[in-house]
Amino acid sequence: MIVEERKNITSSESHIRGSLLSYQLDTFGFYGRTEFKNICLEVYEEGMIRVRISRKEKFDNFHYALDNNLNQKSIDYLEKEDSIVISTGKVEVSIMKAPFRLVFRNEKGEIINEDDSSFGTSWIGEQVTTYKKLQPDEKFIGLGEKTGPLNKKGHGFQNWNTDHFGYGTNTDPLYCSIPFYMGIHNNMAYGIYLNNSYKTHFNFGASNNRFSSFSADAGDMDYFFMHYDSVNEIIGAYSRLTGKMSLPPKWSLGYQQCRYSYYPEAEVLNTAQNFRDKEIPADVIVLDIHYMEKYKIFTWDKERFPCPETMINKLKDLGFKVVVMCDPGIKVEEGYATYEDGLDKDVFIKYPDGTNYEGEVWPGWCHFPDFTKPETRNWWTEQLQSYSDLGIEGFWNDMNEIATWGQSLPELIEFDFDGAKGTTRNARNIYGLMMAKSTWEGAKENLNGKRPFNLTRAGFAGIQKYAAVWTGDNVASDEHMLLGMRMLNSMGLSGVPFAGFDAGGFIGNASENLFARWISMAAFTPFFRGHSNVNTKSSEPWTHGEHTEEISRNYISLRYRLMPYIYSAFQEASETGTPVNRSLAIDYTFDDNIYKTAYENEFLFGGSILVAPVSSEKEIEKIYFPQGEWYDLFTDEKYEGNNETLVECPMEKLPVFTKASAIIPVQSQVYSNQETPNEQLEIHLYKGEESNSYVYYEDDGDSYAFESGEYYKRSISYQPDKNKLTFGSTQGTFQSAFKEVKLYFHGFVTDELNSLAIDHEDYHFISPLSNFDPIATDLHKDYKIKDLAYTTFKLINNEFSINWK
Ligand code: NBV
Repeated sequence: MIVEERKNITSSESHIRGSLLSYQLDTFGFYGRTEFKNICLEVYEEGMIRVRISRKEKFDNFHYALDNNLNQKSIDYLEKEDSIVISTGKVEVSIMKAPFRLVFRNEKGEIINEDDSSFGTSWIGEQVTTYKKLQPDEKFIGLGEKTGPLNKKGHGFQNWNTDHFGYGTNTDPLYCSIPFYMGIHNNMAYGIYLNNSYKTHFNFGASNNRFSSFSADAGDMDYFFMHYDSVNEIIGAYSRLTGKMSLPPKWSLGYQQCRYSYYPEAEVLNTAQNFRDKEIPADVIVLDIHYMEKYKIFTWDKERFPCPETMINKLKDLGFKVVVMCDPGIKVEEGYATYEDGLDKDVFIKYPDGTNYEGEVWPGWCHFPDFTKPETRNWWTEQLQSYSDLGIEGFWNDMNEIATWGQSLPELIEFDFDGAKGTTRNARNIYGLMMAKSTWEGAKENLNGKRPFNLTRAGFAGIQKYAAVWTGDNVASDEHMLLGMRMLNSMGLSGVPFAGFDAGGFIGNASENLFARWISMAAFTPFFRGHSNVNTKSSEPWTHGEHTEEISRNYISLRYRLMPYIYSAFQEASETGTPVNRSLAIDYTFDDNIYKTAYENEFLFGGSILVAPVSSEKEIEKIYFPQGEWYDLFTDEKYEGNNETLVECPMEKLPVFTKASAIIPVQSQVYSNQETPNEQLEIHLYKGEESNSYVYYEDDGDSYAFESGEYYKRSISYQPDKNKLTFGSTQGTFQSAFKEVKLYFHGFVTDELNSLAIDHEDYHFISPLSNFDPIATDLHKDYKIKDLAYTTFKLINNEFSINWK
């Protein structure tokens, strides 16, 4: 009946009509009808409301991106003459009756977000769009892997996973779709996640000054509205909604060396050995497609790699793990075991007449696994076993947009959708997600308690649960390097803490300076990998001349010294969703300066380190210091916040700063994350005026024992008003690798620290306070910090404090 009525409505009429004809309310939600829409509003958290609007009787149930543990909350409502008001404690939604529109308000009654009064949610053909009134000075951030500026106001984007070799700095769409963004205005922020996997469109006031909008080419309007007090809390809510990153193995946070492709075996081993000989830390050698026999996944080229197991063991002895390329295309070839078994078990995507689809890619004509089918996921786990049997713990999912020659996967292809059935139209955007899920779950099962590392190119909302994401085939240019920084920061804003780019640029050859700059910057990104295309200069730190090698060594080494800080940041991300790379829009949301083109790439790496990406052509650059005080990481020179300042940045020195009051743990130099550092942990305390509480985290680095309490966690709090640093008592049953602490005091003067004491009985310093002699912390071999004092003491598990004055 509803369908019948719709037939008579023209698209322009549909905008005007649509008043609430009937509705029902119960403790779990609001269900209403207009002449041709079904509406449902449900509350999941006090700051999270789901809105579903459909022209069908039954709502779609797209759930691949959502966390399994979502629970609805009961609602409070008030029925008024012109509206129904649902209050969650944090948000108040007015459901206007005539016409049906939604208005979201905060606790103070201020409008956070409202439907365009004429358009609301409406259709053009099959395409459904929700129009939102543009608020004064509204800014838009997020949407994951997107080119363009940090503030996306005035721009439009599409989500349609696409392999775009050598994409430009404005190309859209790319490999990965995350239909989640945040709007910021009037000291408020909100988030919207559009839960629809068809091709989607976002307009943030592009070519219009009236609305922002989000559309899907088909399916229901299904979105989650989120409002909390800060951008970080909204990211947290989005992460609870779509799932959090699983804590990665520590080795995967080290430097990964990749090349398209390393072969034969001798080249792989030489590369690994070179890292050790040159004392450049690294954890991984990545094997790209040439390890396979004629690009056939789950095979090895016997000439190039006669005995992979022996090679992998030799690499293991050198402290290296191996990550292997996994392409989804399965070559149609009789006798190829994976193909034959796949046919047998009926695991491939199909045309509507039941024949398996064939598309052409590296190996030739291929079938493609239907990862939306449970049987296929089981089959994939079995296939992956051959890698785990060889000792491989790292997997790299490529070409999973799906990329095929011609780039136009026919729309009629069918996908199982766990029985719900779909076509390319709603499956393309989630193919990468489902492949990554299958690889991750399969590897996890096969690895018997070890944490797999999983990397993917394509993805969708929720991808963080299964894989790290890298930004595909970038270009060796300054613009691309800076764009890449923005994209990684944007991934962090969009729930993906583990993201990276090809350091040095995949396509083309980086100049010595560009490579040096890129690797310095990449040392401060979550996923740290050098990679380059076939027939280009390789991206090992020593291929761009001696000076660049030296710079690369310094920054890679620094990354390893900072590993306790980095690992703690990853743990925090896995628990809360707070990203490792934090766009300044997270902590300084309402400071207009951070959105300026000159400063939009700056970010915090973890909670306390400010990184200012600069092009390789600059030796001096204007940097914006947000509110507070900042110390140069290498010299301790101090900068006032809320200031634009010219800072020298010769090739050897990336502008990196620490926030006043920061607490930064640093370990001795190791050359791989599998090496144990010495027993002394450095803790760097930076004098400041604000209190700071830092959470330090440690565990075995590669098992899941932490899930049953085998971790070591403690808060370290600095209270400047009390001249006190407190180590909270330890939580968890893991024994720290560190037995003592060397505490560095940055920015203090001698007199202040004269009466240094520990407030714990029978506990004393191993070494008294040093005499403020200029000493080096060795964070950067070319720079020495002056006026730095330190003291050392034994670590105990109970709470204790260090006091001064
Ligand atoms: O497997 C080869 C490459 C890989 O090196 C790159 O990182 C991927 O993004 N792969 C794409 C396939 C084709 C590249 C031209």
